Amino acid sequence: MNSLARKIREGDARALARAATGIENRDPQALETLRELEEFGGHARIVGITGPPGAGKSTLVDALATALRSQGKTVAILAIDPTSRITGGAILGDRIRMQQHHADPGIFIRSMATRGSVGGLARATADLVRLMDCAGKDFVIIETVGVGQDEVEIAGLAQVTVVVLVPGMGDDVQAIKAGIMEIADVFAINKSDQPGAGRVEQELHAMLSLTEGRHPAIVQTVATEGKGIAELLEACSAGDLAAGGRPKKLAGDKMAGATSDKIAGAAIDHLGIAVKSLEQAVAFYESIGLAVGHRETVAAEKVHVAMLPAGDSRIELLEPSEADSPIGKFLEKRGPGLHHMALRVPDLNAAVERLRASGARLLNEPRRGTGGHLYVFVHPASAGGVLLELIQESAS
Ligand SMILES: Nc1nc2c(ncn2[C@@H]2O[C@H](COP(=O)(O)OP(=O)(O)O)[C@@H](O)[C@H]2O)c(=O)[nH]1
Ligand SMILES: [Mg+2]
Repeated sequence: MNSLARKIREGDARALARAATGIENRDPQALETLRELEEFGGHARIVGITGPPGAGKSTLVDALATALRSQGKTVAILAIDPTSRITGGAILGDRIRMQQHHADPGIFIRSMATRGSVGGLARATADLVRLMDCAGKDFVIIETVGVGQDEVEIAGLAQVTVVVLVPGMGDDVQAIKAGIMEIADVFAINKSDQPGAGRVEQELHAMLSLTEGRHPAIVQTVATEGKGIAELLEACSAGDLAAGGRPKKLAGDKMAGATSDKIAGAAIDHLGIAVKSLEQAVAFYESIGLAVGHRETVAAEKVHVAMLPAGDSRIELLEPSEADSPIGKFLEKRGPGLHHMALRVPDLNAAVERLRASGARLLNEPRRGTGGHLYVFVHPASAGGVLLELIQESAS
């Protein structure tokens, strides 16, 4: 075991913080440390807390951590705010609030905002969760803002997901994104010191009565006063979630699934589909339950792009911004359809070397994309008739 890994196992908080930073930066040495620690994982209870901004998620996490510490349990808190690049400051607020725990080596706290792609954030988060598990933390709590598919993806790392609602949402409970509702194992109706908590609970019951099988727990809380925290913790700790109809997930399984693609070998990063109308295509995929995680226009390629996460990979819809563009020409020649398949590989240069040796037709030298990733295209003639893109996540 390397010395960093050993220190982490000995409970050295600074070593853990250093490894966590390395993992956020995709530092190969930190990823190696994680591999060395692998055998110790699989014991943590991983709880996801999600809900709209201002619902009191951070206050709840803080109260849960305090309760766990009083039971002698160790805790890691990962606060992830994909919206902070828009709203600013939210994370700083959390940091200040969490300072009461800073002297306590039994609590590890890390706040993260998105830098670049949310897909990258989801992967870094998966590895951080795993690091905390392997470091021996009893509980790993992931706080995310529940606004879209990306957060659903991050929440997917958790064994138990708490969706935080507040009174005053009124009829909006019905309107809450279906995807968010479906991931809930527990509903926390926070701010139940304010009028309307009972109504939210009734609406939840009404809504859940229409769905088959699953009956997530519903807990009313007042995070600022510590009310309902013991009940919430009990709901999160329930050893057997099968009572709610949902099979119990194991930390080990989850972790392996979340990171093995990057460590062990290739995985489908995305499928690129050329379409005439992004709006129509997005509407179709939304109708089957996907959601747009990211949109952009790539001027250099003259293309509008919408990315829709699907499991560990994504669907990339491509609409030409001008007829005279690679996608425009593709549409003209072949019509709408699968344009390319992108595989994520652990070592792009090694893959390129092997492809060259086998005589495959590469369409470009490995290049760096806007997200810092390396990519190369392989001609369909070499790849079974499909244009193939190989991608390596940024290593530096
Ligand atoms: N009245 C009341 N206010 C709360 C409660 N929980 C949190 N708050 C307040 O709601 C605001 C937002 O809380 P925060 O934890 O930052 O929400 P987050 O954005 O979901 O993390 C803060 O001012 C909290 O003090 C509660 O149970 N009752
Ligand atoms: Mg917060």
